[in-house]
Amino acid sequence: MSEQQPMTPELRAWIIEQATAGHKPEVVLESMLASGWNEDSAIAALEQVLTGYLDDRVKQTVLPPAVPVPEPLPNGPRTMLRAHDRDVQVLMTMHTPRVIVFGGLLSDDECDQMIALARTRLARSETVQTETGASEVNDARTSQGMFFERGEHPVVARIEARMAALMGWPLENGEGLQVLRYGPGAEYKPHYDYFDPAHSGTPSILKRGGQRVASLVCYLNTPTQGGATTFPDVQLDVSPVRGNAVFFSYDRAHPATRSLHGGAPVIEGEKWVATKWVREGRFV
Ligand code: PD2
Ligand code: ZN
Repeated sequence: MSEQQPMTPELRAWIIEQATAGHKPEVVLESMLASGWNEDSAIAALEQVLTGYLDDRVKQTVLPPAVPVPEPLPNGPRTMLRAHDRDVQVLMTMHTPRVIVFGGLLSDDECDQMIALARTRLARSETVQTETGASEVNDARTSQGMFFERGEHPVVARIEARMAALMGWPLENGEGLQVLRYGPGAEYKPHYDYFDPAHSGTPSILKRGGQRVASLVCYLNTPTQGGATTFPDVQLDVSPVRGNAVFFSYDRAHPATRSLHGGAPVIEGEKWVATKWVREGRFV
C-alpha cells in the first residue's frame, strides 16, 4: 500500500474484517505500517472507518425512546366501552403488538354513508414517499383511496368524536379519515404506519404533529372472502366485518413494536375501510 492510498471500499471492508476478527487497532495499524502506510494517514483511516462502523452498529441496536400512545383500555380488560355516543364491544386484545379489535364501532347506516360519500372521490391509492415527502402511486397498495378533511361532514365529525373518545386521545391529533376500496385481488402489503426515521423526507412530515402513534382501521363492509388485516410478526389475522375496527399502537418508530401489518388480498367481493391515524401532537 502506498502512503497516498485513498480510502476504498476494499480497504474499509479489510479494516472492519480485522476489527471484527478481534484484532486490536494497534495490531491492524502495525500491518498497515508494514505494508507501507505512513503512520498519520493509517491512524486517520482507522479512526474514520472504525468510528463510522461503531456509529452504525449503535444505530442498529439502540432503540429510540418510547413515547406516550393512546390506550383505549387504561383500566385493564373489559367487554364493553362507552365511546362518546355509542357502546362498543371489545372482541379481542393483545399486548405486543398492542392490538384491540372492537365490535360495533360504526352503525350500518354510518358505514353506508361513508362509502357513499367516498365513492365519488376515489383515486388510485397513494402513499407518502418518505424520500421526497411527495405522494405517489405505490404498487404495494392496489386499492383506491381518498381523504376526508377532519370534520368535513356531520357523519365524519360524529365518527371522529367517537374515535377520539374511544382512544382517549385528542381529536386534534388525528389526521383526516382515509377511505380505501379494495376490489378483487387488491391488497396492502405489510408495512409500518409510522414514518421511517431513516428516510430523508420524514423530518418535514413530522412537522405536522410529530410521529404517528396509533391506527384505527374500521371496516365499512364485509368482503365475501379475503381481506383480513394481518400482523405477520405474531401470525394474527383480523376478519373484516362491517362496523368493526382494529386498533393498534406503536410507541416508537421501530420494528420492535411488532406493528408490521398488511391488508390480505380480497378474494371475492370488495372491501372498504376507513382509517384514522393519530399523531403524538396536534395535526395541522
Ligand atoms: O385495509 C386494511 O386492512 C389495512 C391494512 C394495512 C389498512 C391499513 N394498513 C392502513 O390503513 O394503514
Ligand atoms: Zn397500515
